[in-house]
Amino acid sequence: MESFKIRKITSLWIIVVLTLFIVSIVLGILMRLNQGEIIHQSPAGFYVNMTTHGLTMIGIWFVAGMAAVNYLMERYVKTSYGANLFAFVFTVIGILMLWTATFIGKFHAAWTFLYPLPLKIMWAKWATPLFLFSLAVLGLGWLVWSISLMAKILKKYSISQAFAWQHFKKNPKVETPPFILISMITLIGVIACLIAAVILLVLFFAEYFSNGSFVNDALLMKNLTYFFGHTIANEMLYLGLAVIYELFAELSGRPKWKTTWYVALAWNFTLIFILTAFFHHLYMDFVQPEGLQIVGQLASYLASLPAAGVTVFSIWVAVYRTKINWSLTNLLFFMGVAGWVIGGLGAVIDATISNNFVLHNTLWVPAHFHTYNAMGNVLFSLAFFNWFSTQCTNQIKKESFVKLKLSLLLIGGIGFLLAFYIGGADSIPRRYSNYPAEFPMAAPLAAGAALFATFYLIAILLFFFNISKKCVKIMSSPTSLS
Ligand code: HEM
Ligand SMILES: [Cu+2]
Repeated sequence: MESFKIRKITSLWIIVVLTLFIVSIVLGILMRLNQGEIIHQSPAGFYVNMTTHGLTMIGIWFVAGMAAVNYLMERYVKTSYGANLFAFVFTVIGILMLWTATFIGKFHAAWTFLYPLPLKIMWAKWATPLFLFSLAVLGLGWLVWSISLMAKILKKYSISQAFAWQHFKKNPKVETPPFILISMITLIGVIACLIAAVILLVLFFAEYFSNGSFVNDALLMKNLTYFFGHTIANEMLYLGLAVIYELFAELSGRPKWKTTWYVALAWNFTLIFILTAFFHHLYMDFVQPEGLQIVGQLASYLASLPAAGVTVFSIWVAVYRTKINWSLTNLLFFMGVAGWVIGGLGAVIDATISNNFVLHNTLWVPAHFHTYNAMGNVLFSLAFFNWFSTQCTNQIKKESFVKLKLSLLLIGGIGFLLAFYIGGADSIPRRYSNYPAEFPMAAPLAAGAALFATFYLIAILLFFFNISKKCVKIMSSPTSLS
């Protein structure tokens, strides 16, 4: 009975995420078509699409990772169905409020809604408070969910076990599964950044409702914004990694990965540095204390390298010179790790202060974060969706269009990303609805990117039909069968 409930809600998450994903990709293609001068939107229309695309994408891939982690965590601890459902309802309501604020109210201050933009009202007056409330609703749902999952971990594992500290000694008595360790590390970061978001929203509201008598400190607001934005965007990748650590070896017919001292050390390091890497978003802010800029650069390296090193090493050991049972699921995991690492390298290049002088706010930025999202984290989640839906409907070994789906995904994804990278290397700025004549390459690149993104979209549609069909079956199966 209980396991049916978690299967049903997980199916529901998957269908909603994939549906919102398709809409968001279409918005992305419309942006590229507009930048490519194939279609002509008003600037406000472009920025409405950009804001909706960015926030929806961040939101859905965060909840996709959470839903997967919640499902798999049932293998170790009993999780709260109520918290999962609560987060689902709040996510749906939050997204509807957000889309009302953007599509109808024309709110368009980008996904980072950097202070003071939301208060410089260039749209329906009600759209600003509705936008801020929509984020509050989303944040509340996710905060409750994250705290609940962490509390369930801590019910079974002590704090030091949850961090796998006993693995620093020889022959530990209790083993902390890598999945639990990574989930714990990630949930702490998620909770920290959601609390920062609450503070940020309160400060926005205070100024909005004070009618000019209270004015915020712009530097504080920017620090809070990126503590929230950078951290959530990174933590959602780690949710995907937790899933890989749990499933990759199992699905490849290899012994399950264990926590060793270096795995424990790498992830403990990641926890510390992930929370200070966000300073790299403020390199151009001369009023930011210089010490924090240095912390930002160091932490950017230290937050990414240990986790990436250990993960790549584990995958390498798992696949090198051994017979692997390759399936769509572990192929997606494998390709996703490659995308994650390549995008991560692009990020580290940009987070190096001397390079940031050149690359700051060029297309290099969407280049690297689309690499580890569209070709990294999305593939992690697709792998989970595919595994979950097949395993729950007992439709093993009936994988259709595997080669076609993967080729479209790869060719479409790489072509779409290359246009961003070439544009970034050519100093073309990001977030321009129309490119000035000084950048003759920008529009053709954008038009080409739209074409490749359409291949990617077709692959996702194929995934959507296949996976959601199975998810509908899971949801309509009678609960009494267990
Ligand atoms: C094929 C799929 C996708 C397409 C065609 C697409 C397209 C775009 C485009 C054209 C932009 C604006 C770039 C600019 O600054 O000029 C953008 C921004 C963005 N995209 Fe995507 N994207 C895709 C997938 C994703 C995914 C999977 C994520 C997941 C996190 C994502 C998150 C974002 C974010 C956060 C922004 C920044 C919005 C802002 O600047 O406020 N996108 N995307
Ligand atoms: Cu960042």
